[in-house]
Amino acid sequence: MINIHHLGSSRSDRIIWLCEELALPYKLIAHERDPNTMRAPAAIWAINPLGKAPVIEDDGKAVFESGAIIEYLVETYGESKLKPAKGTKAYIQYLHWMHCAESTLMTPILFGILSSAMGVESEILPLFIEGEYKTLFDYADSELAAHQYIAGDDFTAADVMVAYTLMMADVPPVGPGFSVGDGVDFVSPFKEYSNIQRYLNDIKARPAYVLAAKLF
Ligand SMILES: N[C@@H](CCC(=O)N[C@@H](CS)C(=O)NCC(=O)O)C(=O)O
Repeated sequence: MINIHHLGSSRSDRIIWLCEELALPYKLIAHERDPNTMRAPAAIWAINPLGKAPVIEDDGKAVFESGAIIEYLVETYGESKLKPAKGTKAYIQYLHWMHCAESTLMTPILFGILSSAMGVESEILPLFIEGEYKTLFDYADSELAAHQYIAGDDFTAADVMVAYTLMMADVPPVGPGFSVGDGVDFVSPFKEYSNIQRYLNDIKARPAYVLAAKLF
């Protein structure tokens, strides 16, 4: 049995969703963030020396880092599902997006979330974020104009990585003095990106996503 250690509003959503896509049995172990710091509790540190969620335990082994967990589950239990065949163009795109999701794509999004949560004032940071968003979203949108999913015409585990990251960019910021829901002026960064919008709508309508989202 796969134990998924789940922290509310976190990348562990990806792992629940992937298990639903692969129809894998799992046990969900929910943990609460510290309400003041939003940091992970001691129970997560006891399993992951980096103190981060997600972390899974499978057959007594701990696996952490969402991309590594997803690759581990696809390789171990995927039976060639959710991954393009080696030697294809889609396979290279799959690798690219699998890793880009938590690195190049996540970086400006996280800078935006953290700077607003911490009340950081900067003239340079918003320009950096805006520039990175343009480059990244132009590219993702053009890829999604060419095919239905991020690595080609088939849904893959790279979509689990990328769609989660894109969704993180599409929520109003939370910061000192305001919270989710207060962002009445929030404009989606995907307003001009119809292919990304179409993609995220398709993703949110997937039966496995709908099932998983009930547990997020
Ligand atoms: N790159 C890591 C990021 C892990 C991470 O930052 N997790 C956050 C939740 S999304 C966390 O555990 N935050 C609590 C803390 O850092 O104390 C992954 O993809 O798993």
